[in-house]
Amino acid sequence: MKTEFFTGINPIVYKGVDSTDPLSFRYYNPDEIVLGKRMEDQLRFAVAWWHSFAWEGGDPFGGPTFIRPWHPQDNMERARLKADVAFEMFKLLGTPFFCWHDADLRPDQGNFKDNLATLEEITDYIGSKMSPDGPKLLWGTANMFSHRRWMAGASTNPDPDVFAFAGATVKSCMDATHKLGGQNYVLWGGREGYETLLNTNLSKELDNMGRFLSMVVDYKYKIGFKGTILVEPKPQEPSKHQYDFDVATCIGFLRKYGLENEVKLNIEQGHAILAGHSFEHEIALAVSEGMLGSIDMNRNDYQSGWDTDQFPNNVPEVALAYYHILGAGGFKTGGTNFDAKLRRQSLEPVDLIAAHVGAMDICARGLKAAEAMIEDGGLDAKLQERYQDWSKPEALKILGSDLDAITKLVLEKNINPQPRSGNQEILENYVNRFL
Ligand code: XUL
Ligand code: CO
Repeated sequence: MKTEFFTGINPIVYKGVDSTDPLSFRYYNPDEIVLGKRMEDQLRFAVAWWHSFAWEGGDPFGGPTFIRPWHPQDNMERARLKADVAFEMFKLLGTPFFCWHDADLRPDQGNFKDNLATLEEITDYIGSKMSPDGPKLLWGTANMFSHRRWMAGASTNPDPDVFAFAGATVKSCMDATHKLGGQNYVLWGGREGYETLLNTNLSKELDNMGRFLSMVVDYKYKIGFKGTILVEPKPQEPSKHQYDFDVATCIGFLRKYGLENEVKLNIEQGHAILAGHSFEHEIALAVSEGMLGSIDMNRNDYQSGWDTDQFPNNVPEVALAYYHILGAGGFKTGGTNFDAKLRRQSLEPVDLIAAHVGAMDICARGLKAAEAMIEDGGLDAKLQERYQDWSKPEALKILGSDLDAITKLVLEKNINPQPRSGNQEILENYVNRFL
């Protein structure tokens, strides 16, 4: 059904870098070829249902500020209206993908049976709005953190009934994702962690979480879902400590439970910062371990220390993120999901459009800078030069020997290494040339 929500806003088009039209793209040019692929196919933008349509503008100190025609989200008629508006926004922006939690799509009726029926109903409705050349589902996921039943965890809950409820919930969301041709399935464990160690059995909770993820992987094969299962690292918030702390922790967890070849990572900018890392670090580490799946693009407020989920606005950070993604050959099933929300004073429909326009442009700028750096090859050349000695026979001999033999070698050859410059500032200046 056609809605009135975006009345007066025209489809956003690429007008080039000199454009002063705030509702135009200055950098995002979907058909432009970037490293052999259309820009749209490199970036694979997705809109997040939860921030753009379900979130009502509350914060820890205040309630809703957005009063949308589909609020309060307590019946199916409004759920359909929300979906209609969503598809109108995808069309205006030309975003090729979207993502959802079950709870973003349908009202919560407080029990599994009714929630299952309405999830099936609304995802059928969404399916009827999709077409082969229209927006696709990048990933679906289950919201197992908002309702009070999840307060002590989903798969890590001390109550086996909650584990079972979580299993049934994830099955329903995987089924819906599969039905809509989703390209990935995400698990983010906002409550998979603890508030206090005084009441927490760490090994039990971690084992149950590993068992749960194995069941998810088994179910993927059972239904023939071809997408990628992704876990999303975050160190805390809402839990004091979350088990999927960061990329390194997730990789260790997956290896412990034998899931490292089955599950990849969905890496979020703001979560990286919360973990005391940079986005670049988390992506580069995942790439180096062959674990990069997809990204949640946003930014935090660096002063507040919260996961503020703002739209990206920092070209240097974004450029280095895409430098590593492109260096790994680009996204396979993953993409760039805007896990980002408006500030709660940005009330107008045009704010929602402008936020995405700016974010898409920032990403396009970053992507083009990354392409230019890769084509120029300066960073790669420096890397090759810095590690070149490791391909020499003497170095391979060192790696293949033991500490006794190495000591003998150092003594015999009087090895006395001379430090070499890392040239960091030269490299930083080099990167700045492309930004
Ligand atoms: C929360 C967050 C989630 C996940 C999906 O910080 O990032 O929106 O991306 O559950
Ligand atoms: Co996220």
